[in-house]
Amino acid sequence: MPEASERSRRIVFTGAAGGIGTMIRPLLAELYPGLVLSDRVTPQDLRPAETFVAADLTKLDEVASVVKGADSILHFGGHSVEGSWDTILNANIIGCYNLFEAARQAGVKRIVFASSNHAIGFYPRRKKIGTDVTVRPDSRYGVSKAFGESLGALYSDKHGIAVTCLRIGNVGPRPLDVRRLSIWISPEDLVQLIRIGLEHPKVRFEILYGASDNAASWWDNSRAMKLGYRPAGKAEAFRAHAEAEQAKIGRDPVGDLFQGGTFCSAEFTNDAKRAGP
Ligand code: 15L
Repeated sequence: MPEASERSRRIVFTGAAGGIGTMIRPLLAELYPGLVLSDRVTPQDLRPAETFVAADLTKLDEVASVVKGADSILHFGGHSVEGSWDTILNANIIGCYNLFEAARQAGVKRIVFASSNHAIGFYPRRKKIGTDVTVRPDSRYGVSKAFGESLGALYSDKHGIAVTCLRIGNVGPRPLDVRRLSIWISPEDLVQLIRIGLEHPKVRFEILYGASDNAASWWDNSRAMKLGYRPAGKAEAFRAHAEAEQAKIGRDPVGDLFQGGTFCSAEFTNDAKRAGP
């Protein structure tokens, strides 16, 4: 159990009504009972013991009011897949800026930012990469996640906020297909990473891969391991299920070459040999 001082800290969780938010809220509630949930819409399954404050990320005054008095923020809000430029600009670029800026003004000490594998989606699957590589976004959505990581570096270096960016693969009870065998993360392992971001004394600015202990991983997550991450989930345990699901999907000649999958092949007009590093 966390220390009493941690239990009394105000921690704000944006995107609480979203897919990941819904999966990890019960786990976070056990660790951080005072957690303040936020989103544009109220989570459908909100329990009486939970605190919810509505806020639209595109409105700085609403974001400022929800983060007022906060010690830490889990920023999972925004648009979670590819979208039109207008959608991405508002929810993920302006929204993310508002969040970091409101946090700075409120004296927030730590932010955990839900980045995504789509910030590096154009790396080929045959290449194992660390967190120090140049970003290669596969979509407007991926660009917005790279932007969020950059904002995190800026607010860490310039204002001393301890920022942890989690390049999340795919969260769920099990990997959905063969690509997800390489990038899957269980909700429990994700919460372990969040806990590092909220509590580890050495965090200044970190980029960590949000992945379980996957034998087919494309990512070197040694920095997370150095900070104490010990993932329990193993995607290989679900290989038969993932392969059966993959058989229903069929081939994607471009997407199958790159880590970002269909995010790479969508709207693709290049020659596949000229894409990616
Ligand atoms: C993501 O970043 C999305 O939020 C999620 O919906 C999945 O598409 C995931 O990536 C993935 O790559 O599987």
